[in-house]
Amino acid sequence: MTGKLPFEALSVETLARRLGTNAALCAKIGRDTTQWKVREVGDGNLNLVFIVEGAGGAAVVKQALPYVRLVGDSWPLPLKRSFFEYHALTRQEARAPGSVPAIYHFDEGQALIIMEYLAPPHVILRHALIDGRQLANIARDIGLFMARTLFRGSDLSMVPKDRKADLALFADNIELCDITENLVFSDPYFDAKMNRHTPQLDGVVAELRADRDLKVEAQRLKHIFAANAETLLHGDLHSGSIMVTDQETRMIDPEFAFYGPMAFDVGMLLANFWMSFFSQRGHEEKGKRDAMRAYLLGVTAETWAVFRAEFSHLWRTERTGMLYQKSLFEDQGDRLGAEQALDHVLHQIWTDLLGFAGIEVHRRILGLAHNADFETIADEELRASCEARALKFGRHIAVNRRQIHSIDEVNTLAALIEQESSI
Ligand code: SR1
Ligand code: MG
Repeated sequence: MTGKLPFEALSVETLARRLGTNAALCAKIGRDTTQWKVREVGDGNLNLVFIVEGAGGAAVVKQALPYVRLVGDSWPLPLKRSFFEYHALTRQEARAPGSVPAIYHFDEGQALIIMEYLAPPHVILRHALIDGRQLANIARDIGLFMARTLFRGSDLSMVPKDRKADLALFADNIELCDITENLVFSDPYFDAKMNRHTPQLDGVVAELRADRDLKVEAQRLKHIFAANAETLLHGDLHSGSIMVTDQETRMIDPEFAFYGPMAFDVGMLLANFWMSFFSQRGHEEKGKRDAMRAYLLGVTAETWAVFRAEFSHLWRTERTGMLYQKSLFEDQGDRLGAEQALDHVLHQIWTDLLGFAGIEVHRRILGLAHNADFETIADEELRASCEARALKFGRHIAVNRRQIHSIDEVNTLAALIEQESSI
């Protein structure tokens, strides 16, 4: 199959015939297609994902569809998102080696990427957290990934001409940015067509839609998201975009990649840990979750600490870009000046990430794209009580983000809201 043929969606039935001569795939799994076993495993909102096993091994074939899978062909979506995913993965691998699946082949015309199969015991992080698993390395691994990719993709590190070329390349990921701009920052706060929520939340939803301070804050954050092209983001870094074993952590699915504010990836990620925290009472039929809740708050604190430490380390050792040049600080013997500037940059990331986190919590409960943490709670009353706590938390951190100074403060707030009996 070459990029020159018209696009055609793969299926379990056609994959071996269509990819049977693909050199990269044959090299990985063996060329005897009669031995190939193909399964479609995509459970995301957008794409087809196949696992192909042959006599010599296995690989993943991910193919974009010309529409949003979650909604159907009434919502067209360009195939070029696969191009952005491929380019983001190559940059992430260069900037944070070992953190993403290896790429074997990319076919732009067929919008498909053939990549490393992260075999069991790899599972999606979100499912592991729903199951109450405490993974020892995720905070370290994700904190390092975010610091390295966000720092090294910015003007703190890159040669301006390279960064501007990359900025231009990813600026064309318009439709996926548009999804985020609408689904995350606006739809939750009005009666948008595809919104849905647990019925018991009607009253809370009405309150949030009437909350002027919250809506103004959400739009300020949307403005930052759209206008602050600081670094190459993953763009959709939630716990469904991360695969884990007890030892290993890999980030997947960066098709929403574009140049945006550093705080967006960090905020979205932490929001997903906080949502997991608030969803735990809905999963207690599998056993008490007090230790899991404590673990999750610990993970948020450790992720932020690792991010800060690694970002600071890169600031001191790799600040070769055109921002905060060493010629202005260290080269004049002014190490304190460089530290002062670092504090400012980290403070901005901190303040903005709280806003992005709060808004991400809201959109996963009120918008189109919900998450399994809450959705798998079958008892609607119980689910609504988990979601209402999360909504309250999200509102507080988004609106008060400039007055919150530490992750411990945020986690104390989360614990207090979790213990409230009247929600
Ligand atoms: C229509 S796409 C909905 C959501 O799925 C993706 O994973 C992104 O999070 C997007 O917002
Ligand atoms: Mg995805």
